[in-house]
Amino acid sequence: MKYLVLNAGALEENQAEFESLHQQIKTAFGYCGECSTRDYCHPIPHSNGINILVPIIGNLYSVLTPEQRAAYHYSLSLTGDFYQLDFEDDFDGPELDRSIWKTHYWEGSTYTPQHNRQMEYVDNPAVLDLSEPSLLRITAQPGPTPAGFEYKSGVICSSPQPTSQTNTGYTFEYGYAEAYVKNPDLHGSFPAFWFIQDGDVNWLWEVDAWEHLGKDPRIGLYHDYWWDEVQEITKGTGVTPNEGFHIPANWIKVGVDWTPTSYTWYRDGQVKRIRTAANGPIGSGPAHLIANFAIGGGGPGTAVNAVGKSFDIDYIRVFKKVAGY
Ligand SMILES: [Ca+2]
Repeated sequence: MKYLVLNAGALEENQAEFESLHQQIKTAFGYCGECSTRDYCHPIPHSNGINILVPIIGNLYSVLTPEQRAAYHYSLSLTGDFYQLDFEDDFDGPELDRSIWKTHYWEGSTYTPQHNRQMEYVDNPAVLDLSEPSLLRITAQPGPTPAGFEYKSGVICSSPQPTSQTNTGYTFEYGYAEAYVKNPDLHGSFPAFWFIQDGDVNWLWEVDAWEHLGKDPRIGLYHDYWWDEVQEITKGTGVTPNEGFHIPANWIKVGVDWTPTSYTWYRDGQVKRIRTAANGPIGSGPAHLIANFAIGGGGPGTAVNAVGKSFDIDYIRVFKKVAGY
């Protein structure tokens, strides 16, 4: 395996190759991350002040030959450690990859009755829409749903459970899980990208890499929760910073670096929160990925005219440390 190392501190031996690929991106698309739109390379402020360029490799695929695709891989460095890609879905369509994703929660539910939502998750191409290039667009559609809700919406879940199902799913233990998303501009919306322990019907912990309430368009939510087996209660912690911009108007990269001793939340390369074992248990064992667009209920508030609003996901990736954990 050949890695395209993009950490500027280790660029020497790969710089020529990187610059060559970078030039191909610029030539093919006319711009790159130096323009800060829906970018193909993204500068990330490194902890030691070095900028890293992380290409959106799925788009890069379109300018590479099959031989180059096979030869090039890439890694990123968050904290000085090198990471390599462990999972990627770029949502290149035309169909959702059913070998990975199911369209309900791991235990089969399509809504959460205790949250009084206005929507039910359905498996419908108008809701889980892959007609845009390299994009999963979860779009609210009018109900009523099978369970009688006002709106149809969508969830994707990478759990392989139950094992009687044919999809293999995707699970991981430790790593940096990232998604590139655009949030719905809708009072009452509650999109999320998260991971949760797999393989047990009893919920033990979850890490919410990104949640957003449409009623607070400048606030990011970075939370995690766990089950306290001694007190038999759910505990959680988090932060809700004002990001200083109108979040639904922008594409953002959100992710959590999960290690045996900590979670670190990132938004566009900025550390938003670090949670260590000193403030509660850190999850272990395999986890699966979830992205969903919830509407209404406690927290988000009532949504009006949600039809046509969408939660867009350009990609979901998981990187793991090359050196292991
Ligand atoms: Ca994509």
